[in-house]
Amino acid sequence: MTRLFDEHIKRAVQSLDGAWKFATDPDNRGDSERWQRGIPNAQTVIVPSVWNTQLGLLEYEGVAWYERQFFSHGGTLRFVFGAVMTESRVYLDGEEIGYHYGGFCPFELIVRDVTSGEHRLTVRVDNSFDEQSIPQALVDWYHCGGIIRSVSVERLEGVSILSNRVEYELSDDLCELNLRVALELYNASEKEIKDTIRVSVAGADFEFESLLKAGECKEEFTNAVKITDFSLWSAENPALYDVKISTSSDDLFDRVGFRKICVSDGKILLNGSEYRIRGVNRHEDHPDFGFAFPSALMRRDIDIAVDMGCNSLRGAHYPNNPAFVDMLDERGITFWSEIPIWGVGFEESVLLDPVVIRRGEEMHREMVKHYYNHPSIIIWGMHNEILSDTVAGLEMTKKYYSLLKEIGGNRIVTYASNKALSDISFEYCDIICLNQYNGWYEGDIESWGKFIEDFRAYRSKLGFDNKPVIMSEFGGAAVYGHRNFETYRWSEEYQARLLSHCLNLFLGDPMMVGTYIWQFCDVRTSYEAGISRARGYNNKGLLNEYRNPKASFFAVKEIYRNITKQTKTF
Ligand code: ADA
Repeated sequence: MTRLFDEHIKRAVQSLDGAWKFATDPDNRGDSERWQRGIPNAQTVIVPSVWNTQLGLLEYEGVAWYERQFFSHGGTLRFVFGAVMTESRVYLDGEEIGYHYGGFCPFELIVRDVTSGEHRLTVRVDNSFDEQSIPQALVDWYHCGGIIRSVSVERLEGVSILSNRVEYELSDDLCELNLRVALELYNASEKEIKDTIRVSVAGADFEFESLLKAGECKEEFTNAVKITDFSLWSAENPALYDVKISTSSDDLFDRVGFRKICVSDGKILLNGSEYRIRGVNRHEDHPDFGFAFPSALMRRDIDIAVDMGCNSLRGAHYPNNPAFVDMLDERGITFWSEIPIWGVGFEESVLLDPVVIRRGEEMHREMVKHYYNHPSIIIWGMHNEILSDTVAGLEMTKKYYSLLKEIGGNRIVTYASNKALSDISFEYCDIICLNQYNGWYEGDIESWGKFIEDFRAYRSKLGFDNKPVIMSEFGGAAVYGHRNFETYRWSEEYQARLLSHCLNLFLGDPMMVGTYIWQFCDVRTSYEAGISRARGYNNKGLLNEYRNPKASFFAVKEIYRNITKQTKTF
């Protein structure tokens, strides 16, 4: 499942989820032996999934090949991949049709003049790392491989709509929308076509003509209109509007919500009212499914977060499944979406590498393109814990900040820094976000008070007294079931005490506008490389990996719920 609704009625869409042929290629023989013409000794796997959940492949990192047959009436076909970890080369009937880098965003490939009949689609997938990878080899989660989200093939006819972006600005009194829709159009036919494009959103209807040569791709805009009859999207009333776009031969459906997020006078304002974030960081991961996270469980994770009193989630550390973000849109829960520049592994030379910088830029552009219309996304995260106390880190931050400000719509742009007292890049973020682990990696629980005062002084010295702060990560590990009367490290009691101490401190501090606890649930991490962790898991979850609550879950719930009006329980 890619979205919570059908994106097309007229367009013929065929799901390619299900059984595929599969073989690992540890010696990289597939290229020279031309496996795109047929994979030898293949077994059957189910797509979407990660290969690491297959017996014997838990630790497999490298190349694997996927293949399946499908029937098509032919013509102009568009292959849509929800996400493939990490690098993919795609072949149709043995011929290469495209390449994509990056594991967590959808990509599409168009092929013209396909004959009617049976075809073979082959994907060479590689999840290994080199110096130019994003993320780098060192990560604190499990870098699974495979076709992790749905695949489909669409048949495009005539003037087709490839994507849309609803751009709007709200008036100061929030009563009027100034709106226009950007469309990416494509002529799938063999002749020049002039077609009528119809767009409707929130009671506004647009109609205009567009002329496209055969094979041409073109960006068009509707006129800008003013709309006054609409409801704002908010936590209490997450109003969503259908976006309907059609041509004589094609259509595209989407959803949008209208809200205004800004930082003013040291506060976050959502639709003009102060908005304080009560959040948690969440990996889209499960021990039985890896990144191929089932949608039914997504809903359950959201229910758990809401029950805990959260109003926001951080999608640490990569773009999440669009269906998950659809659910957040529907529930009025805000979201921080970021790309997997997870800095711990990025040395200065890597931050300066033009290939890495370009790949990061491309990932930001893809994230913005595919997630632009989601009202729940209020924050774009540029990167996490890079060397933001160096010129290399500063330059990267500056570049991505101006990019996201330019193309990202109405969003807060920030990054998570673990250089609270030495960061030199705070100028290039709307809110200062700190990852800090007193009481775990440094100092004891009581040292938090001094840390905050030291940081306040540093912020002041930099001249950012009015720049608000989010504690974007803090916490400590507890092994599920490890209970005691004493509160010592690794026990559930210690974790609960640490988090309660932090929240009580942060939530009463006028400089802080939000908290994202590290982390929602325990997450599988590398068994061998770099980071070595008890059980092979990062155990800082409020829940264990199967979503059973630890003592900290109830401690946080009591505090978060105390400051919310939410009463829902299950
Ligand atoms: C960092 C990082 C997280 C996680 C955390 C930890 O802040 O951003 O992904 O690794 O540390 O548990 O140490």
